[in-house]
Amino acid sequence: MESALTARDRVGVQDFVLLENYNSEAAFIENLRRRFGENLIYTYIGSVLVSVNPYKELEIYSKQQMDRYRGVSFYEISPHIYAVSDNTYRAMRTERKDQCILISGESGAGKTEASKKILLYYAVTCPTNDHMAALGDRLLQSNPVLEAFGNAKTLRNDNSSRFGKYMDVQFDFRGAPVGGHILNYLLEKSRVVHQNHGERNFHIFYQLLDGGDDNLLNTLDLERNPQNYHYLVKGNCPRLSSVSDKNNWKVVMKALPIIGFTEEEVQKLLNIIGSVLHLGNTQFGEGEEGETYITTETQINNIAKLLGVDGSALREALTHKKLTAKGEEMISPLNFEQAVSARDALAKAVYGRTFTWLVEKINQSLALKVHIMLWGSCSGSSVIGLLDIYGFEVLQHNSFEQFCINYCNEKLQQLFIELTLRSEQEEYETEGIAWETVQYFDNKIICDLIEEKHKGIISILDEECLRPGETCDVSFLEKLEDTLGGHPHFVTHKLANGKTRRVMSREEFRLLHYAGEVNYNVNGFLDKNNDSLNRNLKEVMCQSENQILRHCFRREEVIDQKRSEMAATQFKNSLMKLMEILMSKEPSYVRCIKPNDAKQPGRFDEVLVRHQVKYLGLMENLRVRRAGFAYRRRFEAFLQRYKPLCPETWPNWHGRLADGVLTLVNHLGYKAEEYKLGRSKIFIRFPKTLFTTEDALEAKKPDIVIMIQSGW
Ligand code: AD9
Ligand code: MG
Repeated sequence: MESALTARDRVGVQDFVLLENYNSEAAFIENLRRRFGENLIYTYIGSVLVSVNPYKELEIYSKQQMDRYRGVSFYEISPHIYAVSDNTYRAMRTERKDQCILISGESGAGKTEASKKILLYYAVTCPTNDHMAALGDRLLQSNPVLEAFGNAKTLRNDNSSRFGKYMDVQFDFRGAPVGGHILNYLLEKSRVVHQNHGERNFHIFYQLLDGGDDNLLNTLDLERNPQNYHYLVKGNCPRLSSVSDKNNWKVVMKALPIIGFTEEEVQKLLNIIGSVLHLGNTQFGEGEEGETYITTETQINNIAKLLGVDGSALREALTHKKLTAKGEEMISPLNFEQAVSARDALAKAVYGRTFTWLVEKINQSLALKVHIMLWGSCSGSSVIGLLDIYGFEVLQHNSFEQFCINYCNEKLQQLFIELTLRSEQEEYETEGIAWETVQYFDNKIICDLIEEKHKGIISILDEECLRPGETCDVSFLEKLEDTLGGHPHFVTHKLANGKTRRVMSREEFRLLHYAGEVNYNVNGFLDKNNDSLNRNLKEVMCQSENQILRHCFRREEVIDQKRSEMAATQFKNSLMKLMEILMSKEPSYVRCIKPNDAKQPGRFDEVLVRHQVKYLGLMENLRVRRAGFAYRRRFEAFLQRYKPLCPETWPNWHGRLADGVLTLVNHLGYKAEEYKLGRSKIFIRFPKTLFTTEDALEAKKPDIVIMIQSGW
């Protein structure tokens, strides 16, 4: 039989808090590597689950596995996403407190897969409410639909989510799922009109062309070959070996009616998707006097037909702009570049708003209302929120999108520190143990640098977008330098002594994030933040006969000339709301790691993993968790496991639990500095103490069997 010690050498420890040298990054990574080599992709840091993407199907997600984890305490069984799902669910039921599971990690690390496994766990294991039997179905079916419209192939992930997602699952007083609600964040709209080499547009376009029947394609005036559409050829990657667009099309078309989309709505939705492809093929020419005209009449007619708008108004709006100066309306022609960008802006707006409509529609289908009607109220219901949001991103070229994504990660880190420290502190307090101060880096300074009113980067960006006169990305950078130069987390090419930092371009600023340095190129920042559509295009769209578009483009928007919030500010405000939601809940964490860039099973690239351990703040996490005590367990669990090691506690201890534990540890020879007894838990300072006890238990196992057999 393999001894406990050699097993630990081979498969590592299942909880990082048991690492001897918890300050060593190398030991941390070695533990991950060993476990990954044994297909043990899950490891805990206390109650945080670290997951390494196996890039292969493991036999660990069956119904039997789900049953193994039901009702079982966290530490009694190997780490698993089901253990997190189950413990969260039980905490919600027993403590009557809303919960949330925050999933983070870089692109391709397995966040979306993790969130789907959690949902599936609830759909399969929770009791069902007779009146809401189909809800689990609808919850699950919303995934392929959202993925078709919001996911795309990127270099890092063949099914990359290009939006952030927070989903609430609501449970009734019996613990049956009865409702759901999704909040979506910052869809990467620029992908609709442009993709980098080797990447694709959103899946739905290819699914439609590959899977739609001839009749449907005829109605939409589309050809089957994606190469014929400008918006689909930029990345030169029409097909994917890992994904069947045709099959996924079938899945999506089956899911839509289950979620509650009518046939008419589906048709209107596909009309919009088709019209975006026609928009991409709309070309412009330049007349002798510099005027711009449309050279592809058929496309315009197709778009007008599909979107239910007036063709000549659309033509006019794509080539002219309406301005109001001194109360008078003026029409001015667009030059070639302006017309191209108006066309692309329309495609992005139509797609982006349709996506938002889609989420709203799914929310209506998942809403609690049926339940409230039947039961009168939803009192006693509780919520588990799932956050599947983009992780910290550092690309070769970082733009506005990375800036927003990394800002979001700063906020989540701040929340994590606050909540972890708070819960540690609370646990010490309830257990009556003196609090020991923890050293950690507070990233508030970086959050302020980005979001502070008037002085923060977002405010400066907004101001520059609104400032009349000539503003451009470079003038924005100059403004940043003027206001923020000298800030310890902000760097540009300018040095304090007036000299130039050669390694940085004049178009970049660098932020020293908690997770590392990132250079952002300011090109496109103003445009992306402005995210505006010419007024006459809005006018055309809000007169559309397509009910989805009429919902997306409201008349008030045209009449009310007040500027709506800019993109970064909108994002900032939605993040603030998200933080409030999360703060009101009890959090659990899943930290996902991508083992290699080749998307291959069995490969563990240490350099890549080290980066992520750093970006995810895992060492800091471990430090906070290990600051006082490596291990803590409820008295009854501790006694139950180790009672065979002491004649006075075996086979049963009949006195107070705390006395039993004390008797046991005295017998084991624990020294005073090695442990503390709280009100309901024992806290053990060093892993070594626990290991010695574990080894003693292992060595005693044959005796225990004999003791039990002889009825001792
Ligand atoms: V992104 O930020 O949306 O680009 P995610 O969501 O972190 O990213 P995703 O969950 O989509 O990554 O996982 C990427 C791919 O890894 C999946 O398509 C699977 O092929 C693979 N994967 C991830 N987790 C698992 C798993 N537990 N078992 C098997 C997995 N394969
Ligand atoms: Mg994802």
